[in-house]
Amino acid sequence: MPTTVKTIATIGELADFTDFTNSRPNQPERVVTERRRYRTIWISDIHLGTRGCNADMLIDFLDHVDSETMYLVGDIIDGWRLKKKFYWPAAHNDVVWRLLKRARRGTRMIYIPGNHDEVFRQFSGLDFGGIAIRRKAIHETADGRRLLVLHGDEFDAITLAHRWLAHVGDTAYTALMVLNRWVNAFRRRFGMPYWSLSKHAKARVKNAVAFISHFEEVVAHAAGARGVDGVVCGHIHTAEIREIAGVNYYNDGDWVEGCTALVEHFDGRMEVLHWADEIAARAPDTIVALAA
Ligand SMILES: [Mn+2]
Repeated sequence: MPTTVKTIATIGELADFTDFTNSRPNQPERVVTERRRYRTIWISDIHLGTRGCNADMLIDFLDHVDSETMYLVGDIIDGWRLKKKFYWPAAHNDVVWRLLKRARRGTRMIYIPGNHDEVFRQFSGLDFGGIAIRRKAIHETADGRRLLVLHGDEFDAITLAHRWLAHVGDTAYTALMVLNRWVNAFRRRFGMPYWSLSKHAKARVKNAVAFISHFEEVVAHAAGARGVDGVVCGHIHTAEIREIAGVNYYNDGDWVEGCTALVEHFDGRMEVLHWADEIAARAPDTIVALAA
């Protein structure tokens, strides 16, 4: 089964954002009979510009779902890594194209930069291409709850003692991501579905588990102190829906390992979508068609 070839795109191959109406993505948008609709979608920690980014899976996600509102909860583009080494395959450009296209189609788009794309924080309060850039936001759910939306690195100072995971640039983590890629290239080669190595490793490392629950508690308490009903964040690459001391804690996960999104249904019900599982659950012929 052929896999998507990832090459560095030349300028000529990239979609032209200055002439958006006539520009086309490298991978054409998939025509699905009807996109699954949600009231709200939150995604974060895409890390475009790094090899760890699962852009193909995110493209598949974006082509299958739609929403009235979409929050980009930080670390969308990895400015730290791009500065060290320029890496920008066509698929990464296609993600940006699809996000801009969504704004054009009328989805309310809010971009809250994280620590890896903090360079965009200076534009907080401004709108670019129909995407509002904000430092944080308050989201009101269909069932009337107020949720504070932020990236989550704001709490690094407090959770610093256990920050091995907080910085994606960390050597051990990067090595694990390389291994994750190899394992999945092998699995793809033999028609096996995507499997997150680091997700499984993290769940088994005691310190990682302690770090994650500490982070969740710190964030939930901070949100509770601000008088909101809940909080939506990203940053630690661990999707979760939890109630902590009367506060709803939501984390939308990431598109490096977990490939998850947080969604709000039209009745206010919240859910984490595990996109690798959704792809794996599709009819076999559909999977072949997508990979070809
Ligand atoms: Mn982050």
